[in-house]
Amino acid sequence: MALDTPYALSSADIDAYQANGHTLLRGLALIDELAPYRDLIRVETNEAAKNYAPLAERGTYGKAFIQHCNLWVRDPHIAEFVLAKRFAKVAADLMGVDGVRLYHDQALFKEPGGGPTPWHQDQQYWPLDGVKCVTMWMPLVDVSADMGTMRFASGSQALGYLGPLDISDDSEAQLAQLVEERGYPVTPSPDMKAGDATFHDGWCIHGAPGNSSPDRMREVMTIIYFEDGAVITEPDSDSRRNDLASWLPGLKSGDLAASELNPSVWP
Ligand SMILES: O=C(O)CCC(=O)C(=O)O
Repeated sequence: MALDTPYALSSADIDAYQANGHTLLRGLALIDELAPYRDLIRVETNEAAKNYAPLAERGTYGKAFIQHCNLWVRDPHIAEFVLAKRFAKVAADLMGVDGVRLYHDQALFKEPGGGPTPWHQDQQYWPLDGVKCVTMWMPLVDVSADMGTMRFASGSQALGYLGPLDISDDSEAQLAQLVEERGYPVTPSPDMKAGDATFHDGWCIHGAPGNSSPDRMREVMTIIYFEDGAVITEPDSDSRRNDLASWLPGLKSGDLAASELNPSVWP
């Protein structure tokens, strides 16, 4: 399959990821490779969007994006995209590990006029302390920076776990202050083409501005990977307990993180 051919990842890409906790890769998928999956992901996610209240009636989290998870389980064609070896190998090489498993995928569609994504750390949601984790964030359409491409506090992954702090006005306020106090440079992503992708470490503090386009949806697909061989840690928050039940079903702390929802995707 086309998306199983390797990407020419450079040592500079790996060094940037290791130093900053994030990196941008241009042309990870070509438009012809992406388009069939984009159409399927769009149909699925637009269907899920029907369950959302009008934008103005939602809170901060709800305004940030339409979120639709584990599409790979719903559609075998989307599974080809989510389980693609090209993406998984990049994830493994950036983290410097031999193999990776899938944690879950999620479509994140920021609507025209949608709000900012507050600063947060992804891994505070996951019962995987001490485990290398990375998220691939890929626009399915060309997106200009003012449609809400990601921004990162470069180097902040070195802080590790800062404690439970879900995406909210609180996480925005607390982490904005911390980023400022510690002097982490804030790196905005530039305009991106469909098929470009950013990768960020599970501990890297990040967020995104709102979508200021009057009529263009920021259609993004994300895939989360963790290093193969990871052991589940005791969840210390409701978010982590929920994640354990949702994305590592049937497992508990001390178990190998390898449920039927976490296939090995590389090698
Ligand atoms: O797409 C966004 O606005 C935020 C995405 C994000 O935080 C993530 O993928 O970890």
